[in-house]
Amino acid sequence: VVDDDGDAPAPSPLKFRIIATDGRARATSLTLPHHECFTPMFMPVGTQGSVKGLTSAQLEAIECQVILGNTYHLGNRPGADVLAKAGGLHGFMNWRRAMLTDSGGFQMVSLLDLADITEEGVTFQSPTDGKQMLLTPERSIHIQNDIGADIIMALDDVVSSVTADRARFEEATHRTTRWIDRCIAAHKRPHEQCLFGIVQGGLDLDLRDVSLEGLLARGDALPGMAVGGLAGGESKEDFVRVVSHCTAKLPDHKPRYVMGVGYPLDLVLCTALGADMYDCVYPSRTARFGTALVPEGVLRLKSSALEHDHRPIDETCDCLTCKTYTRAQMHAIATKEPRAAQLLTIHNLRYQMRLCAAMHHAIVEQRFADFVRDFIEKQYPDDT
Ligand code: PRF
Ligand code: ZN
Repeated sequence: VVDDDGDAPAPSPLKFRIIATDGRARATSLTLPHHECFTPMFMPVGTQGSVKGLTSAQLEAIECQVILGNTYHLGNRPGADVLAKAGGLHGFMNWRRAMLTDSGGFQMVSLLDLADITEEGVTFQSPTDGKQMLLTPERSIHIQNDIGADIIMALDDVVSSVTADRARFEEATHRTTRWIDRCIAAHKRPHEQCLFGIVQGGLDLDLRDVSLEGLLARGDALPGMAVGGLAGGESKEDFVRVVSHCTAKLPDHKPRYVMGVGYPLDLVLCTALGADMYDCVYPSRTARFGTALVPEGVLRLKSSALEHDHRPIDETCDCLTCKTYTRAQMHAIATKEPRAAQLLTIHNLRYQMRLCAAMHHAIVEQRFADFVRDFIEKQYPDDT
């Protein structure tokens, strides 16, 4: 294949194929440098180069396809040069499948509340040594190039959709668009790593359009698109309205990633609206608090009601935990042993993987509407 200039076109690090659609929902194959993934897809979050409490082998066993890392955390510890020498994060972690790194600014703003955003970048006090640090679009992409994940994210100006005013949203939307060009220019490995743009704009659909148009204009420099600025405490109506608006305008032939999602219900809603990829700390975090995700909602392992319950956590689940332990056993160790958190993390992440695989198959078999109805009936039996 030869392009207009007579040069062979650069190989894209991503191949995206829609296997089936059902309504607006899509079942796709997303081939990344390290793995062929099937979507809808949930990506567990690892911070310091691992998903808390789990080994890479355990993540493969639950059929995790992509894990998420954070640029700031990794850039700080183990540090970009350690990672580069180890052959990137893949080598450091001994993880063979795909990886995605987030750009870092959002974590500073949301987790630390120590950040100050200017045109140059995100300034914050390092939580490890208190020093002032400046994360610019260039610096974020440089670190992400060193880490070497299959997918890297643009640095965006994220504001809380519940606290900020219209002027701040306007500024953040335009700034995110200006930063995308600095990210694209800084990206030194476009043939090995896919840069995703992030739609911002808060809950205002006009601002979302401004952001969407800015990203669409950058064409193939952005092989994938994310919707950011959500999952931060807005109402379900607002959440659905914004996701629906964005997915309707994003190109069909690129993967769509809704950042920070989430709850099983939100995975189903976003998939119904045409989204493909998700990430969230919720399943692993709630596991560490003793809560299991089950088809009926959640099961609190600390509840005394489970003291004599000798069934598995979820009879329909094929994970190591459900095949090995009963609710009564889990209840007995829930508050006492770190092993309980690990076993519940395995179960909860496997739950999200199975939910996504079930959605994929329902879409392929053209029964996604029935799937959604059954899912909601099980989770909310009193409302139906
Ligand atoms: N931007 C980035 N990462 C994110 C988000 C975002 O908007 C969200 C949603 N608020 C989760 N993670 N860069
Ligand atoms: Zn299980």
